[in-house]
Amino acid sequence: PSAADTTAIQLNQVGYLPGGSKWAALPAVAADSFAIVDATTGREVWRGPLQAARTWEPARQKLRLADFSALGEPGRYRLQVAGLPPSAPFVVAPDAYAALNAAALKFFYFNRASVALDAAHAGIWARPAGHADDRVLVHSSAAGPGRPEGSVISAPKGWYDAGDYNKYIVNSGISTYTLLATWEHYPAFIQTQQLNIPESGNGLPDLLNEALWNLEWMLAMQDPADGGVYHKLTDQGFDGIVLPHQARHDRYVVMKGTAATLDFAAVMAQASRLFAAFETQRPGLSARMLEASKRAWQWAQAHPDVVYRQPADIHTGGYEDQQLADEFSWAAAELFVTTRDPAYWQQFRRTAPRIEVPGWASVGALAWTSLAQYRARLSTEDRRWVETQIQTLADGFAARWQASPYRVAMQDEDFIWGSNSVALNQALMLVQGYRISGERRMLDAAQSALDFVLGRHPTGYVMVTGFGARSPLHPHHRPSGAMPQLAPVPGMIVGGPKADVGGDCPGLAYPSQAPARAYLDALCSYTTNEIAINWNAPLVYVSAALQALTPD
Ligand code: 9MR
Repeated sequence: PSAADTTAIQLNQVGYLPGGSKWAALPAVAADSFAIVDATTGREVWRGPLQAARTWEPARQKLRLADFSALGEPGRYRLQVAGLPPSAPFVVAPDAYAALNAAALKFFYFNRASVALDAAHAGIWARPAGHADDRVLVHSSAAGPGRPEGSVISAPKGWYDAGDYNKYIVNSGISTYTLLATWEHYPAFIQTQQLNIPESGNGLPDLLNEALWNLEWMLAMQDPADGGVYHKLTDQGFDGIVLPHQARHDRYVVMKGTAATLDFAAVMAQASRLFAAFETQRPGLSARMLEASKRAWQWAQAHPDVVYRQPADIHTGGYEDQQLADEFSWAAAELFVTTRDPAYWQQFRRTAPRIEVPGWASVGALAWTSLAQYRARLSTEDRRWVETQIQTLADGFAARWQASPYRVAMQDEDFIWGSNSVALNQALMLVQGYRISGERRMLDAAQSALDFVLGRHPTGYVMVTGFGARSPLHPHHRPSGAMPQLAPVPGMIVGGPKADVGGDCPGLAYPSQAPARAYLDALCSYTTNEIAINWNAPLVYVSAALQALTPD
């Protein structure tokens, strides 16, 4: 690991859209102005004033900002300030986020379970198949009539959750939803994204092909006897740093739970309405998904408070959530949108969740997002209610962004495990606000969140592997760690800095304890340098949204 560079100019190293806002941040030097120069010729094309130095609390640092939003001319540039080394090069280009978005999507292919990645699709990251998951043991916590403890089921496919090789329904819920919402909201852009995956060219958009890999696994996680859904498919403990085919342990399905079952119901309802348009390619799939969703919903009605509790002999990720009201509302909202059955709407109204930034344990905002997408189906009064909820949340983030000395909505308390995904999920909600109101500052604030993870970041890193001048080389990702001679699998966003780090990398010091700088590019740092499907999904969403929505 290398230390943060305190003289680095922080900007979006991937690039900017001609019509998008453009900000950079730099240490509190004495200069008055900044220049944008052509990266090839060094010719100055722009000069502007630097803003006064202010302290950004989460970084515990004084910073100055440079605003060059009006630079619309496509090109490849650097930013220069007297007394500092020039910035990394960046582009201004009409398709600035297309390749990033494709790579962020392709990550899901790289993280597929149960299949070999061949060189034609995976290039140098080809690897043998791991985790067939066609002989999975029913754990004692999951035993039921027809499926006693130790009986064997088949639940292949799906994506590995993160740097580990387990598959968790709760986290699959929000991740798959967010990918499907990207298609649902920006079909014209996503249609053009060619991923070169094995299914490419089969008549489905590649995003849907990739999502199906996980949806098929999810369907196999439902107990056909009663409609309940297992919380996870897992080893008993975490593997060492090995490739999938070298990780050979018994696999278990563990405990049915209300959160898993409702997240499943929500995603299957959403998937059902999207795959209805592809009946020719996948006859019967849409109906099967809706049926699965309804059966899950019924199980949850009969078992409304089965909170997941980790059994004593299982030590992998918990994804334990005690608050189930938002899961109920989310499933009700998706079932309402898909079926138009007013009974689901009544249910949603009864439990309407408080709106807050989405995360694996907080899915209420996903319900509001889907309702907003289909608000034409609501009464005038209900439509206004949904719009107001989203506007209020987005407005709060935009106000924080505007007041921030760093021009991001992120505050100390946002630097939790996976802070980069907090920034992106704030952006996802800002985008919903923009789509309703057309208020430009909401789009600009979302742009700032993308800038943040792409290098206008106090660590100086682009937080996505394989992009920009400086990005993570040692993510906590077992396939990448087990192939140390290669660059890491590209297109993966790491968790990012978090408050109160420490403990995971004995003998290695974090460069800072400031919440926004406590980050270590080291394999051991599972608290700041792991990758995960629920962090990549909002990167896919936000990069697509800015690409599709930013005016020229
Ligand atoms: O993202 C999860 C985070 O919110 C929790 O604080 C953390 C500890 O329980 O777990 C994170 O999720 C991990 C999961 O449990 C196992 N796979 C890797 C996930 C990312 O670190």
